Amino acid sequence: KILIIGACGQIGTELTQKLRSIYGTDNVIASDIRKLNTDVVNSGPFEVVNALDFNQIEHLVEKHHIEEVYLMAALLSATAEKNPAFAWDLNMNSLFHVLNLGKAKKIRKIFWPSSIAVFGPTTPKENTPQYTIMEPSTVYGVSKQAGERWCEYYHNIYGVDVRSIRYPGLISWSTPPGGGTTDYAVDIYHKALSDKKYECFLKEGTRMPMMYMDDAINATVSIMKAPAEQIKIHSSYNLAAMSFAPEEVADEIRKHVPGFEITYAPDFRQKIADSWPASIDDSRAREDWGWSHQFDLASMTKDMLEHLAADLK
Ligand code: VAH
Repeated sequence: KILIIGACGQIGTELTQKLRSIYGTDNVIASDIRKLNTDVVNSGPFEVVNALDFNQIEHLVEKHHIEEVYLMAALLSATAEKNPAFAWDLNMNSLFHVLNLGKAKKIRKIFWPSSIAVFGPTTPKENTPQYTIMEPSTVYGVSKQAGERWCEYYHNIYGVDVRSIRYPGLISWSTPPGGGTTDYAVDIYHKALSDKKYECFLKEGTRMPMMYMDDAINATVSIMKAPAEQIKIHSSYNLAAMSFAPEEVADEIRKHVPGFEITYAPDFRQKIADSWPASIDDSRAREDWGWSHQFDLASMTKDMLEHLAADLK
């Protein structure tokens, strides 16, 4: 059985649906700090859990005979900068709780999401390699970088089967983003349909690695399904699909929404974006466990706008 912690969040919501469709509704226990998403809460087993409370997590694991945990609870980059101490506490200690359940052999397998935020201003920006300089400058990035080190440590020293992906910015029509620097790439589609214009909090030319949620979920499912011997990196895998700047999404949207306008009013998130890579080399994920993406900017834009327009009707 599977436990998803943070099941009501941006990734957790869609991951819960996908895992339930693959493994059966009753075999996937969704959990979050509150009942934040009625679809998730009403579509199968749901538990309220505080990811910072080891005893609560352990209790759920025992009660439901959990074998696999997906830890999706976290504070994202922009929110984390507003509350660094809490971000560090949540992002690190929830991970320790789950890793320690793995060490105690109470669970068999763990998924933990990392991010391209592990890279920093001194990292090579284009085609950022798997192994390179990593000096993250955000508290979110520092927590992901430290988390990766601990994942590898728990694997090497205690034999814990923990698997991880460095997600790029994720774009979904069905779930809102949760306080990240890449959120504009979701907001822009909503505003294109509602207002025909969008004021972007990042400036023109800010290229970042991005991915459609369908691809991100497929990657997550497939790294977890892969035979253990195919997983050769125990910190976290680089993962990529596309890279674009705000004006490039705007151009693509304009093919479907003629007259769409974008303006720029960069805020504190510009500095965070500037510290991250523009594109990512994910060849190890492709070689080791057969990763490949399906959506590029054009196909994602078409799919996003179709779904969002249908929702508005
Ligand atoms: C954020 N979307 O902006 C997240 C992320 C790629 C960055 O992990 O904080």
